[in-house]
Amino acid sequence: MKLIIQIPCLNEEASLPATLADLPRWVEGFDEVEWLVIDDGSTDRTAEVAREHGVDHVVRFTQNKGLAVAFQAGLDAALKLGAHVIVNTDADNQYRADDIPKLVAPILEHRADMVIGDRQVQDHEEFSASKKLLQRWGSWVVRQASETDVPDTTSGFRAYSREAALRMNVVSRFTYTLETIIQAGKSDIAVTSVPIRVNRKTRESRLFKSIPDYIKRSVGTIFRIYSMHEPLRVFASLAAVFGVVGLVLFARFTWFFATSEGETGHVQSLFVGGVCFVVAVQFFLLGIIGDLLRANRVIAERTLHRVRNVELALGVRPDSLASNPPETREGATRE
Ligand SMILES: Nc1nc2c(ncn2[C@@H]2O[C@H](COP(=O)(O)OP(=O)(O)O)[C@@H](O)[C@H]2O)c(=O)[nH]1
Ligand SMILES: [Mg+2]
Repeated sequence: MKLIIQIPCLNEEASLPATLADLPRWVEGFDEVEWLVIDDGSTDRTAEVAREHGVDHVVRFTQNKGLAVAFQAGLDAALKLGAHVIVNTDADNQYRADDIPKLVAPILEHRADMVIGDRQVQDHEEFSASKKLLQRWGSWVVRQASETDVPDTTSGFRAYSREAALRMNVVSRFTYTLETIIQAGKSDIAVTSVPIRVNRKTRESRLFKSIPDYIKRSVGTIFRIYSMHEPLRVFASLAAVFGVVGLVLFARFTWFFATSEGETGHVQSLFVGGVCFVVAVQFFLLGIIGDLLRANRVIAERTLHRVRNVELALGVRPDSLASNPPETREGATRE
């Protein structure tokens, strides 16, 4: 059994040494533990620092492609390197590496295919009141959208089984955290959470510039991913809202028309009601088109799952990967 610990990085030469110093070389239940860094077009010495500190494999992009793309490339490389379980952690040493055994336990016990480390944000003084509120509200929305019960949906400390990794298809560029949970919920991948601890914050988040930016990007991602998986439900609901408003306005016009003498007016109700009906029909049609596209996605996902299995059987090498030969890895500084 092989465990690969992956770290997506963008300009992390400063924090990477401390993060790597804490990573385990041996984890109960595995014969091998390897480290993988995905260097997403860093302009500093991230890749060199990673190698100097004993990282076994580096996937390096020459151009910044975003965390979600790097995450997916990491899963792909880890699978091709023979991983049975993949753990993702952050380069800023936010998560405690000694919780990795807890994180992989549900997978080793065949209870889950995806395990999310729960930071128990509500009990931490590290997070501000507004962040806590946002985290609670945002996680609730993602739970509804994904039909899972993940308490900490934005946590980057996760474990994926080989099967879950083979099935993940991240399409957003910005964040994989929400999308993979919604996808897991919709594709019947067993998701569970375990409580984990966090280290003191060493720096501000690089992913989010401000809270409004965070809300805007997260709401956009959740809506897009959810409607990708449930287009008919999303657009039929919108159609229903406009349909009901149209109906009420029609009823209002008809009521005045039937009960008043002479010129009754209220043509505005008739007009706006008619527009609402047209909008409702259009939303419904979008739902039907979306549903047809969803069927294609399901087929594409099945095909991709098979292609990945074929690639693994053929021993295809990962893209943009440089591995340290085992001799040099042994010589590198590692605790
Ligand atoms: N590949 C890649 N990783 C990124 C990018 N931006 C941030 N990261 C990594 O994502 C992880 C989390 O970033 P961080 O700034 O700690 O955000 P936080 O999770 O909000 O605290 C770190 O390992 C970063 O190096 C990016 O554009 N591409
Ligand atoms: Mg961080």
